[in-house]
Amino acid sequence: MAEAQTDGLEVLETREWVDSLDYVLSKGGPERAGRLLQQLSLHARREAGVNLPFTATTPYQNTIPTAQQPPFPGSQEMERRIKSLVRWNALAMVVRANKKQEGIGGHISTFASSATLYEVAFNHFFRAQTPDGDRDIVYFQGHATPGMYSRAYLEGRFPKEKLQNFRRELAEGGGLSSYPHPWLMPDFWEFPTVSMGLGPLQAIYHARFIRYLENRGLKQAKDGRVWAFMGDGEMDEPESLGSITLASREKLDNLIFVINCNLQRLDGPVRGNGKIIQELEAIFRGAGWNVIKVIWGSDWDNLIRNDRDGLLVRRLGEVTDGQYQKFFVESGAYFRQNLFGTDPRLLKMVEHLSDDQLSRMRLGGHDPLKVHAAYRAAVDHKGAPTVILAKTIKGYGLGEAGEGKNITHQQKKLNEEELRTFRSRFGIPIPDEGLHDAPFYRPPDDSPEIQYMKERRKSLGGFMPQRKVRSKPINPPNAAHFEEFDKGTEGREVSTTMVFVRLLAKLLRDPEIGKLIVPIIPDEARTFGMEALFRQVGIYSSVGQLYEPVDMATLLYYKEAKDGQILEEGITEAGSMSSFIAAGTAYANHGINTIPFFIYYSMFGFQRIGDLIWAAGDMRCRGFLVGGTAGRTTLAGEGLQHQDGHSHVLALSVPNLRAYDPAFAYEIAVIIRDGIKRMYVDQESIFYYLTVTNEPLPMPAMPEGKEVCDGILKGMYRFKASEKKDAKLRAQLFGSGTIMYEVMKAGEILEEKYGVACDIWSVTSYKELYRDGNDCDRWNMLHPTETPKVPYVTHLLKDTPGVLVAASDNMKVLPESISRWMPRNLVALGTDGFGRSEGRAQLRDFFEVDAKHIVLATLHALLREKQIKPEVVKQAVKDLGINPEKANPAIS
Ligand SMILES: Cc1ncc(C[n+]2csc(CCOP(=O)(O)OP(=O)(O)O)c2C)c(N)n1
Ligand SMILES: [Mg+2]
Repeated sequence: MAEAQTDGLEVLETREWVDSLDYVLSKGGPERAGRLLQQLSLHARREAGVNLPFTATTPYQNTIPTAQQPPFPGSQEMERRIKSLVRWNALAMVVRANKKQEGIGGHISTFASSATLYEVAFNHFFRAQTPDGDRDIVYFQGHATPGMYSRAYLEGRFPKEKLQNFRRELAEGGGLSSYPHPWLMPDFWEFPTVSMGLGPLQAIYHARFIRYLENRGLKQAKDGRVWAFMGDGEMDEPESLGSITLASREKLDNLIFVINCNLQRLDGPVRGNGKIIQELEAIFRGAGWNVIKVIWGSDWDNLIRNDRDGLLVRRLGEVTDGQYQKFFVESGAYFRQNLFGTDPRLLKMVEHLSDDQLSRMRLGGHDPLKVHAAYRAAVDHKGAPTVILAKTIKGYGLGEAGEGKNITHQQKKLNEEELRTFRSRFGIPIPDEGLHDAPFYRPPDDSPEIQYMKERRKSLGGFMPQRKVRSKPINPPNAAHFEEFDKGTEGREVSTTMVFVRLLAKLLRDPEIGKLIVPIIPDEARTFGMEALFRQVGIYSSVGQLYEPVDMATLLYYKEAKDGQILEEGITEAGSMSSFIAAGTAYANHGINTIPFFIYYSMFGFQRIGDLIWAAGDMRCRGFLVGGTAGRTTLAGEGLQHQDGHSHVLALSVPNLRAYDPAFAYEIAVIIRDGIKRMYVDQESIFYYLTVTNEPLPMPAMPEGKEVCDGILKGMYRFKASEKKDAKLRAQLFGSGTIMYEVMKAGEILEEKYGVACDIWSVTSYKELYRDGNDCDRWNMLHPTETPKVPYVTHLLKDTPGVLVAASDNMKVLPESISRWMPRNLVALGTDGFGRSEGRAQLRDFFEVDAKHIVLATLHALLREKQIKPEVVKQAVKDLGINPEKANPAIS
């Protein structure tokens, strides 16, 4: 009895306080009320030590109260009809594709849950062009493509045939790619997002790069926004959340994340035993984002308004996501009993609603009014990025065919009954008898729906998505920048990294292209000897430099500036690569020919962020990836987690990437000069990977002959022909990177001690040679009666005598990949195996790529050709000081 009384008193007391607060709210507005609450909390803490429990979350309700919802600017009814048409054709596209070809795949449920999120944005927010000439950038969720294709079809951008060929791009007339791939649909898609996590990460760096362009005066219009749509399951990818503090630190209010919280991923619930919306709210709030939760639809407005004691919202906050999923697939009676049945007061709140009404209570993410309000608030928000957490149902509208069920992600077939239900639910005018093969449906051009859609897009600057190259080609850069390197260093020892940095510094000073260069470094500038650039061009900082740098008095002080040119990303290769992509695709996205140079530890490139490099290829990204401190034996001391001898093997996999392992200064100059020309003058969709090393070596002058330049680019040229024209024993030695110097040394030993005349070849790119050889083979196979094409390697080695020996600081498989186009067997030396913490000489001995092992390999090859005797080789093993019983580096 006493308990009940206290309870009753408390209720009364609470009500009084709430009434008072309501009064303050009505008189002074939310800001005044907020201040008052803060004062109260301060007071309670000071006077009585009341410690309010820390909470990173807000109650489980919409962030924007109904009273603050702006009026909907369009025709809700018309937009509902349009959305239904988009839904239908998206579904039909997937169902038809799977009828035609079992197992071709496709996703219905992702878009079914996010249709409202997209439609409101398409009709009111996504601006293909802003009034000041800027544009919005949109990262569409990869699995939602059917919705985008369906809309484009209704807009009249695709004929029906294209939709028929969804996921059948090789069909006659072409088709539509499964997911967003600019490589496959270069006029449509801009961002490949389907490798989950890469979209959110890139969106953040893109939004920041836009600010960089603006702060550096390269981009005038400033009104564009970056929108990124993603799944709630996708947020488990470390890339999704890994850089969110960059966005808040940089105050990127041009960035909006929309997370479709359908509570499910592929196998089942995202957080069956928890609440993904609350979890994400805490994370984003903690990171300083503006968080807008869109949980309940308008159907819930009255219930929540009348929930004066917060009983309902508390109950809504208790239920787990797994349980919500069950509520959504169950009947209204079940919903009533299990959600509201825990308290008679809750049951009373819904007694005026029938079971049927209860089961149809819409969620926030399916309600255009709520979604519109959230978008409006997001675009108006200043000083921080916004994330919208929208609660939806996966497979919304599919009913028995999958709505809210665990299997729904994979659902791609509907039987006739299910099609009929869907058709009726969304009012698509297709008669029962026509439903069998899920026909597409598009009202005539002059129908109100099509007119409305088109008018909306027109007022927002045009159709989206749409990819366009917005820049003009640049003029070729001044030849003098590059030609300096032709003469070599006249005996002075420099590393190829130093050569590269010197060239970069010159390019940065160029009056035409200098400003377009974007050096990107993940905290390794000093390792690469690039600190001189700090002072020369400054490090980008959106706020300038708010402190006096500790090394201010030195010449090369750490200079941060608002118009700084270097992107010092900190220790994030993934973030740096995202900046690289933003800069390397600005020629299309923003009409600005920025030329990124991303310089990093080569070990932490392909194997760490290979997926982003692959995405860059898909996006037709331009620029130079520069793998520093490369070479398994050239990077001394660092051991097996640093020493890279396989990035060039991984680079083989990216089709439009040109990969080079240069040995000499002039090779670097020739490659970069040609790269800028091909990418920015000729506008080719390629990008570059260059390894540079930190071993100081004397750089030779470029040999005479037109074929040298050509060879450098094609992957190989003869650096030096032997002067011993009459020698009987002969060898062709191939070297790359720093190991080229071991090859040259081996050549001298072989000539002097063993009477073997050696021609020395520089192989700058096994990848290019491999590509060319395959290309020729393929052509020859397809054209058996025509004069066969001759692979470049075959052509070069046509009349060369002797054994063939290649050595590089990479795995043996690289030279071996081209051996079949050589006139005789190739012996390949390389650095297969785990590295060691050791000095260069020891490492090269260990991996058997030093001069003595090259000599031995050459002699052994001559033995195999029966040109010398085994005893000669045995003696050589001894003379060279090689231990024949040493461990095999490949497996030790
Ligand atoms: C990196 C990566 N891993 C796995 C997948 C395979 N996959 C595709 S969709 C999906 C579930 C997506 O769930 P969610 O992000 O919640 O999106 P929803 O479809 O629910 O909107 C998975 C695991 C992928 N596309 N990318
Ligand atoms: Mg999901």
